[in-house]
Amino acid sequence: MDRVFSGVQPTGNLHLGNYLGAIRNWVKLQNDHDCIYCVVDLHAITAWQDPAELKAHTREVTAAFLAAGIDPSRSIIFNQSQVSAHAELAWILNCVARLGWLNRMTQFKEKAGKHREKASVGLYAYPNLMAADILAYKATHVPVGEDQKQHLELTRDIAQKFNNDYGVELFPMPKPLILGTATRVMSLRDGKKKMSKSDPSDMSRITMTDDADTIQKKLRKATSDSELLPGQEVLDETGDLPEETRQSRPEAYNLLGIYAALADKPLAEVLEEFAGAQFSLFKSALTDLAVASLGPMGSEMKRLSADPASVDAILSAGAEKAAAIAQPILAEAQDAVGLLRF
Ligand code: AQP
Repeated sequence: MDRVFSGVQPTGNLHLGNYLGAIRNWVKLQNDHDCIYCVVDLHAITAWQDPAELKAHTREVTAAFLAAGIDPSRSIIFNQSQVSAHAELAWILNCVARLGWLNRMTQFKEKAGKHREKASVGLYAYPNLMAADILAYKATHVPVGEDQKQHLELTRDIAQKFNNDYGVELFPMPKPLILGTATRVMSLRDGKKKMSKSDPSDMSRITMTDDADTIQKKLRKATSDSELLPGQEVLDETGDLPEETRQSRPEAYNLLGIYAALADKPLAEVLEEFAGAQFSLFKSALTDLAVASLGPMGSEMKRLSADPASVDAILSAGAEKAAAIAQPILAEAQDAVGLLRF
């Protein structure tokens, strides 16, 4: 069976983008894939994290996986730092990846910004650790958002170079899985910016634990425009929304896209339903839908947060299962490189 690996950083403020763009799709993959879902705490510390909050956020992401329907009896759920093969393989891959390759990574440029010299070495080498995460399980498929596509291409380059350099066929070339309609949920305040955990404004995102009143307030205040909502005429002949059209009303199309994703309907159907409607009417329908979809999940996350021992037990059992797969693959890599093992 195809093996899927993916992860979420425990950096707090888990939001609707993380849910619609990632976690929700992972639930469906469990039906026909061997799935490994990781809380990537080693990635999180590439930027400063408060230690107590990091622990809480690790449990929060785990609770979100469980509340969304990832089943620990079918999929492996664990936190990255508990399987040492990730860090060990990452070091080997640090010695395979080329500086020039990492210099091209746009996410580092965006995250380090003007303070490049002050960024951690970990932030720079982040894509090599991501390659280790995937290759330590010989994962064949990686569900990624648009933003992670470049890192996955780098993983393929590293896998290929490792295989060539050492004359082995150890690592398969992992393929991206870009799933669902909400591959890029945008900020509620600025339709040109991705909804993100690190946005300083909490009004920019709906978090997975927001209650009904908060969801209503955030959607009511979400940036919109004064025009009526468009209908299906904005779609091209293949039923897609042309990028130019999206950019002409980014906030409107973002909210329509969120509605379509939450309702699990094609955008065309949503456009037909709300063609010519006032924004206020649409926002109220979107609020009802968001509360109905996120409410039960948020409650379950809160219930799990009150029981950290049960969350820890799931992570610990998952780490054991993950290590059982990753250790022999790490050993193969060490052998190929010529590291003496006892
Ligand atoms: N806005 C988004 N729309 C769709 N998918 C998204 N993802 C993140 N933001 C959106 C997807 O969520 C998964 C987990 O992301 P992550 O925690 O590893 O890091 P990220 O991509 O850096 O997420 P954030 O929320 O934007 O965090 P910050 O602000 O810390 O950078 C990934 O599959 C991602 O594609």
